[in-house]
Amino acid sequence: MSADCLFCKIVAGEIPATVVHETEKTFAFRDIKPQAAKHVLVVPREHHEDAISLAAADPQLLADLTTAGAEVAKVEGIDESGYRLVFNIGEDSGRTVFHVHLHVLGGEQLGLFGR
Ligand code: DGP
Repeated sequence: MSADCLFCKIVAGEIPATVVHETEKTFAFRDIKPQAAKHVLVVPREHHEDAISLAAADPQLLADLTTAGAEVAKVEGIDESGYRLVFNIGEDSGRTVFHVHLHVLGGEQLGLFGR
C-alpha cells in the first residue's frame, strides 16, 4: 500500500466504494463520476503507478487486470453488446489518480474518441 493513494485506500476498505468484482489480485468498483451508463474501474490490489510501469514490473498482473475487465463486463451484462477498456497514461490523458486503473465503459453506444 502506498501512503496517500486514493485507490490503495479504496482497496483497503478505508474509503467506501461500490464493489463490482474481486479476485486475489484485482479489485473492481464503480467510478464515482461515470462517463458512460456503465463505468467500472479495475485496479491491482498492489500499488503500481500506471499500465506501462506495471507491464515492465509484472506483465502477468497487467494480463490479470484485462481478464478482470472482461469478467466485469459479464457481471455488468455488457459483454455481448460491447464495451471499451481504457488506460490513461501521462498528463495529456487527463488522468488524476496515480494507481493504475483500467476503465471499463459501456452500457450504451459509445462516442468516438477525440477532443
Ligand atoms: P483517470 O482520469 O484515468 O485518472 O480516472 C480516475 C477516475 O477515478 C475518474 O474517472 C474518477 C474516479 N474517481 C476519483 N475519485 C474517486 C473516488 O473516490 N471513488 C471512486 N469510486 N472513483 C473515483
